[in-house]
Amino acid sequence: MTTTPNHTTRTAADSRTDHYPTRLADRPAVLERRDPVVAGGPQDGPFEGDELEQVEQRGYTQVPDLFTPAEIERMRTELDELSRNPEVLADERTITEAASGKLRSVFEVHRTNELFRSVAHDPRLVRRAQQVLGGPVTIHQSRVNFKPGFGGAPFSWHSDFETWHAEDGMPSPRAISVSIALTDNHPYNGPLMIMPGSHRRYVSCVGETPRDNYKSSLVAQGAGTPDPDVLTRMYDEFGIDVLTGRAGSATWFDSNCMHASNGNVTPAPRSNVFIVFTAADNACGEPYAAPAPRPEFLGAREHREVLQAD
Ligand SMILES: O=C(O)CCC(=O)C(=O)O
Repeated sequence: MTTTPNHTTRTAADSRTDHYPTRLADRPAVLERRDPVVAGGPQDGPFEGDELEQVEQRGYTQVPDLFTPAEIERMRTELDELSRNPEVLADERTITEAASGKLRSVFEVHRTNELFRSVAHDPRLVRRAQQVLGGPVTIHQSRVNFKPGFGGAPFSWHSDFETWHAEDGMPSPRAISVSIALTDNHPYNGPLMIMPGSHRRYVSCVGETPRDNYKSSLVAQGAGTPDPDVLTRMYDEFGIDVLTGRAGSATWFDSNCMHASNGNVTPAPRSNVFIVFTAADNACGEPYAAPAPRPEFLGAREHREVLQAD
């Protein structure tokens, strides 16, 4: 089902060779990934060999109880305050659900909030990110996704890298996200779902990116949504893993994993904080398939501090 591109696409914006063309053709295509998934080994950091092997093969690994109950309680208290702060609610980095007006996401928490800044710089995270990416890392994005009980909305299937490439100008998928569970993620309250192995394929999507696409896509994705036939074939090939875990556990997943999550109709809220690490030399340039780069809070280009693990 995959093809290797027999041509390279050059964008008008710059002359870089685009190994991951998307939103340019009128048909979807599935391309082979060109870049490594795991660049380091067990000797390079806290991940054990079998955890790195899971990231390589399945695109993700989970570390139960990476943060203590006391640490999680502090984060939840902070989140509670953020979610009631009128300035935060009025900020463009705060996204609310179209139908219910409920809080969906708050972006760039690693720059706006001291506690989440320290979480993003925590050596338990930075060392693992450096280990997978094989060297110095920076933060591309951070966000808290709320999924309140009785109405938290779904996230449709997508690869984060496809968006970061098309709209932020990230050259390669050498980036990894960590999702820290701030509440228990049950099978029934809308946990992350991943097609294991999908990170080795790149789904080139159809449809030009509209100007300011992010304003609607953060609530419900349009451009960058894979074709249902492609998703069905990937499902047949890879299946779906449901990533549950206790509050405090961390799910690490490659930037090109095909992932989604269901809505939450249960009384049990689900909130996770995501930090996206990218290889320091994978700096974003002009977007590959969008009229203009997205704002800094969605894809860092100015604030690209190389992180120290200690
Ligand atoms: O929070 C979730 O369940 C899904 C997150 C996601 O896919 C995203 O924020 O891109």
